[in-house]
Amino acid sequence: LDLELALRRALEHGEFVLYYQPKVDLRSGRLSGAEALLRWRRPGYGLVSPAEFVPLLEDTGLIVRAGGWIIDEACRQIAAWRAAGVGAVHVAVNVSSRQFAEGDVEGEVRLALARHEVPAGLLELELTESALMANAERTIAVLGNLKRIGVKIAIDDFGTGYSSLSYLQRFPIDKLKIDIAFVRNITTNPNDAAIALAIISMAHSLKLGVIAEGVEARPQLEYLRRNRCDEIQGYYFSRPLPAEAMAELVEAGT
Ligand code: G
Ligand code: G
Ligand code: MN
Ligand code: NA
Repeated sequence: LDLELALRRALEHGEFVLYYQPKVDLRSGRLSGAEALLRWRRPGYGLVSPAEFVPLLEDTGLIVRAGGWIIDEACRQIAAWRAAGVGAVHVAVNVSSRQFAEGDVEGEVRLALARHEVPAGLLELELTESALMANAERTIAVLGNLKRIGVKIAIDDFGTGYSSLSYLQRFPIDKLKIDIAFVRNITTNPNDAAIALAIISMAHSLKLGVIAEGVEARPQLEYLRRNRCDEIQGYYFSRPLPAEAMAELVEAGT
């Protein structure tokens, strides 16, 4: 079957769904928000992982439309949680390179925030270094506009790109997200630990927040807390969850 055709149908027929992976504030030990992660309820196949279709969304340019839906859906969910009294949960949304380059992410974010009456401070965008660097001047303008209205910006997969560090002071960003590659063996590989610690230190020197992704075990969490990482995300605390399960976690006051 033609996967591209199936993806176009998926968009039209509302087969995409967002899951939410909790983030934990290491200081308070409390839930600090969630990353929205795309899933596809493909008829006859069950729940399909984005690893299997996001690359094709990118290659075909469908990610621009899908990305617009993702931004709107995340804001709809934030509003739904607020209306249900679940509490203020900030949600981070992944924005792909092509989506950022070819789509109108700023316009879509403004529209979604207004339509769902969501405070901008509850929305965070995760962009990779390559997405930021493709057109630096435009990036500075767009992120500047978003930051002015209160949207937060994080650099995803930090440490795996090839760009110079000088952009950290030029781009209006709020947070660095340490790539899982440096977190996986953080308690056993001194080189990975050195890089993670350098990222934490650099983030704080630049007055940026820092989060570690892919935390799967207690010793990693303890190591990151001891070394003043602000937040963690990973299977140790929780896998990505359907919205209802995420809401239950928030209400449990974890
Ligand atoms: O959730 P999972 O770990 O299976 O995601 C696999 C890949 O798909 C990751 O690289 C992740 O960043 C990407 N991905 C998941 N959700 C989204 C999304 O909403 N938008 C984009 N652009 N990529 C996503
Ligand atoms: O590209 P991005 O960093 O947005 O992708 C996040 C991906 O990392 C998601 O697909 C998510 O399922 C995955 N992920 C989240 N927590 C863990 C973890 O603890 N271990 C591993 N191996 N993957 C994780
Ligand atoms: Mn991400
Ligand atoms: Na990442």
